[in-house]
Amino acid sequence: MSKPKVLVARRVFDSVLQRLAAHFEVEGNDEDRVWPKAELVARLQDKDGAFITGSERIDAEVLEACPRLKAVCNMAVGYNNIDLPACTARGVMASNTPDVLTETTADFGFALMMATARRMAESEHFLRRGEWKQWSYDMFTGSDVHGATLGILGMGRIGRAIARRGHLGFGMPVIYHNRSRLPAEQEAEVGARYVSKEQLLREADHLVLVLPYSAESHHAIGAVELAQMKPESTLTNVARGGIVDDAALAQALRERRIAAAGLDVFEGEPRVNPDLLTLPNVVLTPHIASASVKTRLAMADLAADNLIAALTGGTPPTPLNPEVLAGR
Ligand code: 8YV
Repeated sequence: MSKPKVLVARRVFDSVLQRLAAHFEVEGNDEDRVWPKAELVARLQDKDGAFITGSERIDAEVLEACPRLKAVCNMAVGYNNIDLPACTARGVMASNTPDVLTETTADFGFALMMATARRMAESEHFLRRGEWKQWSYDMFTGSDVHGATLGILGMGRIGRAIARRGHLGFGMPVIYHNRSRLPAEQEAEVGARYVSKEQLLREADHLVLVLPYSAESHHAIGAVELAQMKPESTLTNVARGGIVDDAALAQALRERRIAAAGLDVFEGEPRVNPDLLTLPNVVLTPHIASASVKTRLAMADLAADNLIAALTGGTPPTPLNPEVLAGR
C-alpha cells in the first residue's frame, strides 16, 4: 500500500522530517519560502495531511480546493490561521501545540516587559551609536518592575505563567481580566485578582497581552483603551498582531500617553507599522517569544505526533476538533 502524502509547509528540523518520512511521502519546503495561497493550494491538492505554521492560512477556500486533506497540524498554539469550523464541517482534524511552549513564551513575555520598563533597547542603541560620554542621574531612568502592578489581559496557560513569575519572583500585585474568571485556587496560586477590563487598564503599571486573536479581540487595545492607561505605564504584546491597533499605539507612544511598549507581534507582520520603527520608546522583536531551540523542537515534534496519529489511526495528542476523529 502506498504511503499517505503530506506537505510540510516550512523548513523544519531534519529529525522531524525523518520521523514524518517513516510514515509518509513527504513534500518539504527546503528553501523556506512562504508560499502564496495559490501555490499552497496547488501543493496541497494531492496531500492527505499538512504540517503548517502560523504563516499558512487554511480557510474554507483552501479546504474546498483540497478534498483529500484529512489533517492540518499547526506548529503553534495560536490557531487563528485555521478556520476551525470549516475544518470540522469537512471532517478535517486540526491540531495545535499547547503546553510545550508555555514557560518559554512566559520567559520572553516577562523579559520583554522588563526590557520595555527599563529601556534596554533604547539605551543599547544609544551606546552602540557612540553617544555615551558620561554618567548622569537621569540617564535612561525607567520604571521599576518589582513591586509594580502587573496587569494581564487573557489569563490562559501563558498568562498564568507570567503572573506566577511576577507574583513569586518580583513581589508584584497581579490583576487580570479574561473572558472567564479563574477558579479561586488558580487565582491564589499565581496571586492574581480578577478585575474589569477598565480597571485593568486604569491600574496596571505593566500591562501584558496574552489573549488569543479573534474577531472579538481585534483591536482590544486601541485609542480608547490606551487613553485609560497611566501615562507612566507600559504595554507588552506577545499574543498576536491585530489585538493592538498599531497606528493608535504609535500615536500614544509618540505623545507619551503611555511610557513605552514591547511588541513581539504586529498587525500584518512581518511588515511593521513604519511609525513604530521611528519611536525610541518601543522594543520590537520579530515574533520570537517561543523561540528557544528546545521549545521549537518540542513544538515541531508535537505537530508531527498529531499528523502521524491522525493519518495512521492513532490518537492525536492535541486535536482542536476531536469530534472529527470519532467519525472516522
Ligand atoms: C510561533 C506562536 O512561533 O505558538 C504560537 O501561537 O505565535 C509562535 O509560538 C508561530 O506562530 C509560528 O508558528
